[in-house]
Amino acid sequence: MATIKGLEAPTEKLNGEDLRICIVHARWNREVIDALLAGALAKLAAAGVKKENIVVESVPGSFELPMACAKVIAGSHIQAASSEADLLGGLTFSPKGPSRTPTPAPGASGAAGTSLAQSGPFDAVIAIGVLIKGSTMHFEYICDAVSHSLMKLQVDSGIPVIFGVLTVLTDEQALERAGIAKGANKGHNHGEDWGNAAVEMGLKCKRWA
Ligand code: DLZ
Repeated sequence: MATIKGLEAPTEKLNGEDLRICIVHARWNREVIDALLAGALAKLAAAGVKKENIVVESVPGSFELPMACAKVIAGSHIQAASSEADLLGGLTFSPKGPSRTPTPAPGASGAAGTSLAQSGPFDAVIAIGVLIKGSTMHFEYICDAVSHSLMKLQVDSGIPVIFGVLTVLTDEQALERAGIAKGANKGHNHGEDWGNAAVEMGLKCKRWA
């Protein structure tokens, strides 16, 4: 297995307690998505981002990520999730392993029917998707469109958009980068790096404003 490099620790202590963060994730390649989402959420929590200030939204595939991220950046009406299960996109953990609660109704926030008072601009958005190369040019077109659109969105909006899109050649590469590879070496969960990057960029962009 090739070495998987992760993000080094920041040079300063990052306190995310005043940040509002939105995670938008695709649902293609769900096992990998769930691990990446859990990794990002764990690092947001570790940095002090409050549960009520995190919103999780889902879209069908990675191609939908730029539009959805643009909408959540433009909108101030989105309500935050209010339970751990909501934050894990319906995933709950028990000694028997992960299980899933019913998927939220279309249009609902990541919080399935839950509500919370907090609203306002997001300090950072994390776009999570998993693109795995197939036998056609589909992969190349989506990777190119999504990466350019997310970059344009963050530069145009001034809100950091963390590029949480794995663009991999094989299933194994995706599993390694979500820390759930088969075998002794599980790899590294890049979702953790994206959570940390969202906190760092959210704080720095506030400071640079
Ligand atoms: C159609 C498609 C394919 C073949 N592969 C993936 C993938 O590996 N990862 C992903 O996130 N989405 C994939 N999609 C779905 C597209 O992103 C998109 O949802 C549809 O083309 C509808 O616009």
